[in-house]
Amino acid sequence: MSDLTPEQAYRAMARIRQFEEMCLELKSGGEIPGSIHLAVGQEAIPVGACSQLGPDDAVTATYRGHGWALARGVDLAQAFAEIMGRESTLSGGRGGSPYFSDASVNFMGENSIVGGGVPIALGAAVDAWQGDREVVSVVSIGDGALNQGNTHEALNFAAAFDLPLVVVVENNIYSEMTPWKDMMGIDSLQERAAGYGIRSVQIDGNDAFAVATAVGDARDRGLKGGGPTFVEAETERLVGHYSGDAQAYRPPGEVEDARTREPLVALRGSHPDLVNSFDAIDAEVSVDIDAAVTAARAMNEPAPSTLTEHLYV
Ligand SMILES: Cc1ncc(C[n+]2csc(CCOP(=O)(O)OP(=O)(O)O)c2C)c(N)n1
Repeated sequence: MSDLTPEQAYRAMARIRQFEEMCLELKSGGEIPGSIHLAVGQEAIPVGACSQLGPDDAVTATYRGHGWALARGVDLAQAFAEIMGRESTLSGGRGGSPYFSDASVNFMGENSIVGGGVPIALGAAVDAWQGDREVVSVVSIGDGALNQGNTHEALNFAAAFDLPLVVVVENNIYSEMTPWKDMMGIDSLQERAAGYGIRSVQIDGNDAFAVATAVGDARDRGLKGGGPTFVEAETERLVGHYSGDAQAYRPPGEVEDARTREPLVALRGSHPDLVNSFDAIDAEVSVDIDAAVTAARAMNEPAPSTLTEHLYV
């Protein structure tokens, strides 16, 4: 398992945070078409998880997956370009915010179908198993995706065949605007894992190091033929479900409270000696973000003559 330093964790999380905050600015400035789903507050999960992966491991995410793409190594300018509808190397500007994918870093893609990534990630795990390859497949899902039929089928299949699948459940309390506890008859998401016979752990998803340990252990276990692991990472989203969500369904003070324990604040709190380094990292990341936006703005939009390309009907 590779070590993650506090500075590395901070830089990777700050990059995602500033990327998404800039997306909000670009959206309000009219530079991003459609709605966007941000994971502000959930950055420790992709950063901790991806710190433990090898280059050939496969990563699949949800529509809230910008952080996973960036933590996996997707280029910042290409990410902005995709969201801005430019001809990027991700989905050519045709997918936008919920459809990043980049085979060059084994990022199998985001997916706006809830639970849609799980069978795709299962396919990557089957490929690893059949080819006897030393790789695992990691999939991020929300708590709400546990109620989808294809999630059940894929998790059952992974358990039956001891496949090297790591399921990272980002438990951010809400499924869209509804608390998961209002939609399920169980007290803990861990009960779902038990139902499949999948080993599970519940961790602080705002702590990149706790995530790294859990995913690193799960990866080692998967590579040794120990089968899938269900990692429930508890976290809180600091922004709306989507860019236009006024969040009226959230109790007063909930977001303010969450801001006192979000991943960047928590890391600063646990390393007061590194605060100057963290400030310097923030400033460096900000320069990278501005440069990436400038590069994205200079990219072309897809030519109208290519409108019918990539269509199946
Ligand atoms: C199959 C399907 N059903 C419904 C929707 C509408 N929808 C979009 S997001 C969402 C909630 C998902 O919640 P969760 O899995 O907890 O992820 P989170 O939004 O918290 O990241 C729903 C129901 C969808 N995109 N796909």
